[in-house]
Amino acid sequence: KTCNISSIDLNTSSNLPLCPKTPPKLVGPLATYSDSPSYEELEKLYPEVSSGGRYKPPDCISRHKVAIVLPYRNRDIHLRTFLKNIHPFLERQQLDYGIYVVEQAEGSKFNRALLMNIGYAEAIKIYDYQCFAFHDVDLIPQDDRNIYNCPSQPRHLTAAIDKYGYRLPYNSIFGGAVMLTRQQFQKVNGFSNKFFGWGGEDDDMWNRVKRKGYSVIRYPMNIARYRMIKHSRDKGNEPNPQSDSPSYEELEALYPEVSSGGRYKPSDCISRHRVAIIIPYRNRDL
Ligand code: UDH
Repeated sequence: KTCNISSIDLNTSSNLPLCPKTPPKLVGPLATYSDSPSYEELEKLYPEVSSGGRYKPPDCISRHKVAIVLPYRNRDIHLRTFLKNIHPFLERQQLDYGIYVVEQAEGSKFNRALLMNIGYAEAIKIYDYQCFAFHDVDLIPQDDRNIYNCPSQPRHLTAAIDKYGYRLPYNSIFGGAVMLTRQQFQKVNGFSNKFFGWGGEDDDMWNRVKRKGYSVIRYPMNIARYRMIKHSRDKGNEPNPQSDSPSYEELEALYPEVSSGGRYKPSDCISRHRVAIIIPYRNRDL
């Protein structure tokens, strides 16, 4: 029987060896690019990447089939900077990967989580991806030992971001970029679709992951380093009231023991310390 040409994967490299467990060409800390080449320039820069942002190592069979899912609207410059950085980074990690930009139309509040769910659903129709990086477009990895492979437990990738002094702003943070296997993502039933506007969906995902008995893992802080491309809050992505930034009225109701002016002292003993917390502030609703 003659083979049907369309059923033959011309890229099948079954004679190739499996890629080594530790990719041999990693360089560690990276000097990142800040420019935003045009898409034509990007194609010329990275001819090894095929249409659809797909790549697999030419000389070995990758151990990981990875979809990078980017929630996106109106961040063209960021996207081009991201692509310039991310291709050489992922190629050195010898991943079999594809990049999925999921763009929301104008006219409605941004829903990052919903876009990531869509990216997942579409990516698995296209290829047998096993791991998924849900990734903000403005976060540029600064060390290629931060390998985007399938994690044993859901992985928070962006642990150390320059904007936060390369420290975790809070321990249960699960925003920026996270990595889950297909099985983990299915088990937690993806992200919630209900978060319109900025914030909340990432904390909800942390809860989903925990509720299913997973622990969250991170690479060491000297490896999980990212540069955030500077930007202001986008139109159509105003803070989501469902996210955990309660109104001042709610804060008053939550902490009735705090008196006006944010003052507090213990009610049952005399404190040993009089402390003023001073916050430099403009335009960052507290
Ligand atoms: N995005 C767009 N267009 C928009 C809004 C958001 O493309 O109009 C995408 C983009 O991928 C962006 C991501 O959604 O990188 C997140 O939005 P953001 O950049 O405004 O978020 P922010 O920089 O994220 O504030 C901070 C990192 C994690 C903090 C988590 C706190 N819970």
